[in-house]
Amino acid sequence: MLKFVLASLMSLVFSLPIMAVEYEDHDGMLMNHGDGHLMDMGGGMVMGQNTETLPGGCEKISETKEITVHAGHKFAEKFPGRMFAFDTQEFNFKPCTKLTVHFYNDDKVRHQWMMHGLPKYLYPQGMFHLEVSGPGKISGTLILPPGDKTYLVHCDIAQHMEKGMKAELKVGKGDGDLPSIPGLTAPVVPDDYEGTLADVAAAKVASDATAASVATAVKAPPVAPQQPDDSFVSGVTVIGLAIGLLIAPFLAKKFKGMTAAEIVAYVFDLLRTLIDLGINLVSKLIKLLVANKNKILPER
Ligand SMILES: [Cu+2]
Repeated sequence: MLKFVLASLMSLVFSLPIMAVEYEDHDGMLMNHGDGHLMDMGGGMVMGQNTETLPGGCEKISETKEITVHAGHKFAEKFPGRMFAFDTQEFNFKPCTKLTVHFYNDDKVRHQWMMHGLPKYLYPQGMFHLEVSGPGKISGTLILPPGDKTYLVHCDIAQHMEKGMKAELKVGKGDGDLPSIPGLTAPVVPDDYEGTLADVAAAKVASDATAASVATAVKAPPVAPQQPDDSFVSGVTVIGLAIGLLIAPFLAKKFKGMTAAEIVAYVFDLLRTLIDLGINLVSKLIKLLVANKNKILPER
């Protein structure tokens, strides 16, 4: 009996289809959240899906187009210094084109095909956005606005655009070019490859020398031993550290989602509260002392 179970289990395992599919198809199992927002559990997402609403100024759909775009590290190999790229850097369509994008992610990290600057009454935050985490494919459709305009298309994952995953999409004639499109337009701040290794070494020696002379200048005045002071400082430091460690998790929770300005305001508020508490405590102590003194004095 046991042998039979084992044998059937083995045959089941070996009869499973071999997972040779490179891309996971995310189109079939998308859940519609309304507002053109579709997503699945596998990390596939479409935002700004619009298959039928005409943008203002479009009398009808001028053309229906389908494109396939790949995203991946390998497409950046031909662009020196870049790490990620789309396989296409430039797109051009007639105004009011109904455009379906089949987006393939060839990498094992998350990539997006995110288009910006669309009319916000039609596209949430003015965006049309396809996203796949890991090797996979997703498709989405939008209707392009009228007029000549150049739209930014990029991957918004941290540093992916800076590392090359950037393209431009011109509707009509477009309205100029965007900078730093790999292989297409010049960067705003070009990398400087003018210096030689010897220059770099010389610069380092110079800066080390400056640092050393500054250090000597700072050390120059003889300092009298300050043993008590030092121990006092280190004692305060230890207490500060302990308090910091104790309240850090609480503060981390508190600061989550706050801007730098809000955090600074909060810290100042906290400090003021602590100082108020301290002043209160000291004044109470003084009152207590004075009261005691007054009590004692008449008896004298
Ligand atoms: Cu990416």
